[in-house]
Amino acid sequence: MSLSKVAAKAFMPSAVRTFASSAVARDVNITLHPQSFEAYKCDAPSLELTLKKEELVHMYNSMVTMRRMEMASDALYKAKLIRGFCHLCTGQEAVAVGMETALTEKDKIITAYRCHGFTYMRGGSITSILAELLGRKAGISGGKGGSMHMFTPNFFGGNGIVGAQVPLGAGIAFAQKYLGEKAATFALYGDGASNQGQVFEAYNMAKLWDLPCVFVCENNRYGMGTAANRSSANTSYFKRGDYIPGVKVNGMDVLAVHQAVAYAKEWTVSGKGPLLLEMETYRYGGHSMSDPGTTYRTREEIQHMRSNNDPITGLKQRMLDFGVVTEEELKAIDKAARAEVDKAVEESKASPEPDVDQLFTQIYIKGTEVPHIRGREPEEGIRF
Ligand SMILES: Cc1ncc(C[n+]2csc(CCOP(=O)(O)OP(=O)(O)O)c2C)c(N)n1
Ligand SMILES: [Mg+2]
Repeated sequence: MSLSKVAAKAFMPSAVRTFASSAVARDVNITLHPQSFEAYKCDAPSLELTLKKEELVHMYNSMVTMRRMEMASDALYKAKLIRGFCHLCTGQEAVAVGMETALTEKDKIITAYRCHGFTYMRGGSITSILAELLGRKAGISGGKGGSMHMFTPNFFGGNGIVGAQVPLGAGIAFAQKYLGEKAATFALYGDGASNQGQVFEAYNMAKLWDLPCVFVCENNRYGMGTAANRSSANTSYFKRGDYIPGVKVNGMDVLAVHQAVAYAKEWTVSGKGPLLLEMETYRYGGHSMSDPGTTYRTREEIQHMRSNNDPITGLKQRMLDFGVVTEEELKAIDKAARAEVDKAVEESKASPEPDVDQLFTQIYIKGTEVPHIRGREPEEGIRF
């Protein structure tokens, strides 16, 4: 099967996913915590927003499902069924979910290797994501294996050279502007990647051309085993665009992320140029499966984040406080998410390995180049 067909099969618009709750839509007026945002050279997003009960249930369901999916990946890796690199996003669910719920399919997202959650939110099925990790035929990118290759028609994940996806994101935003689309590109990178020179080159061009590019730094406080303050001379990542305004966001609160991303999209699509968002978040696990994640930070720190800042527990409490769901409804969502992921684990394990001819698809073969490329030789250059 060709790569595009595999991707189309694995792609399921998130809008058609059903919610476990059956109750009717009702508007919920929300006031965010006063410290949700800190702004640089722009106004902070409003602390007031209105969401429907269905939207809140969808956010909760998505975060719970995502966490279950990552727990399943963890178990499959430990069972030696997933091999190679595997980077989980457990703890960071609010970023992918808050972003997706504020965007449309016309908007684009590009990120590095910590990409399973974004793939799911952009419409990748759980089976296709797990099958990809297992290197099976049903995998979203054709079962090439490992967490490095994951994309949907509007999402480009799996970039392994940290920061390299940022100029690519600026390029996608350039295309959107060139084509006159009213949409934005969200280029994600980590606190570690933020120090790459190409990030600043992308900032510069995005500002010069006022591209609809939102640079999103997922500050999970570590790049591999290095704490942010040991790698970055300035850890106020939202200010590092200098001439590009920025907002620091509580990335553990899915509602704050949603609000900030809606604000950023409006900002940049209305022609004000790029914007920087810093999502303050935390990864519960190690950098990858080979890192226990406890040699460069204390167990108490991880436990503290889990107990006091968990994005799922936080939203659950707010939904109960709003009176839009009961404990029983939430338990039913948890149960259904577990069953959905368990089923996907079995489906992905049952998928066969890709056909051997996949080894040779989309591989460069000498002699298939375009016949003529202008400007290869000095004498072919443009003369003035
Ligand atoms: C150019 C380059 N340098 C170094 C590496 C090795 N490396 C892989 S991940 C990583 C840390 C990145 O940290 P961060 O950007 O904070 O992302 P996180 O893993 O926290 O999501 C490094 C240094 C790489 N992949 N590419
Ligand atoms: Mg990091």
